[in-house]
Amino acid sequence: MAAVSLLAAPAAGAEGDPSVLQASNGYHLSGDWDGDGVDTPGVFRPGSPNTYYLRNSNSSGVADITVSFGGGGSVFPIVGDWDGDGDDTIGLVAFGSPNRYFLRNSNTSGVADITVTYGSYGYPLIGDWDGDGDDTIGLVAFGSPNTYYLRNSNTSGAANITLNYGGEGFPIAGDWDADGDDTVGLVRFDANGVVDNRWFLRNTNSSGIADVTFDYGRGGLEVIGDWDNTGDDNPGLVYPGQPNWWDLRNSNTTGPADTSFTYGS
Ligand SMILES: [Ca+2]
Ligand SMILES: [Ca+2]
Ligand SMILES: [Ca+2]
Ligand SMILES: [Ca+2]
Repeated sequence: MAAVSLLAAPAAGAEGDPSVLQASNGYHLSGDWDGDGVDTPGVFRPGSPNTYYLRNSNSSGVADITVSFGGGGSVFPIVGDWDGDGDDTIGLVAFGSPNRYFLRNSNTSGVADITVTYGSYGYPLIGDWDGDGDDTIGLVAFGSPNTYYLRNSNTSGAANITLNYGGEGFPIAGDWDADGDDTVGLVRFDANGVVDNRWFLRNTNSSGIADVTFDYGRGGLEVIGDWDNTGDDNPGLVYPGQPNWWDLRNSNTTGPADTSFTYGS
């Protein structure tokens, strides 16, 4: 099942500066923490140690799982089903030349199960690019167009897939068409907050134009997930606050949020 971790969004051209990847109130995650098929929210707080607060339902409440993992330095949280066993678990990227990825296969405190070097800086993107069940690493280099570098194993090496897609906006990935593979996308926010967000989804990991385009929400920070366990990944928005407000939509179409709740702060 798809598990994608995007998150607070940098401005185009902000790659290489992890500080701009952090939302003002922390990082917002989504994933299937308990492997039941439903993606649900999480919040990451950097520190020594870093702490992940994971919730197993799309409803207001407290964390079901609190995990410490790593600490210190400039790191960016990622989540995914690294071992293909059905649950999404925690990870970190430490940016550099090369980037270092630290992946853990359970949502428990401990050391990394997998350590990988991959690429240099860029914008981390996670997905099951080849539809074989495991989520693997990727990076986006911002430009006109953006270039996506996707790898099909959580090992060091060159990209298995390189493609150009979109320009201004924030890269996303998900299984938009519920066929088993996660593919690329982009969401564009209106800096002035007067126009709805526009989502551009592509159903193959190849260069080209969007297969699906729709408007959803206004402003916020993007999260992606299969909120209702129907097999496809759909958009969500987090509005940081005390507490954060989450608006989730169950289809890749224009319309209001299907599920709304507060979680984290
Ligand atoms: Ca779940
Ligand atoms: Ca897993
Ligand atoms: Ca895979
Ligand atoms: Ca797909």
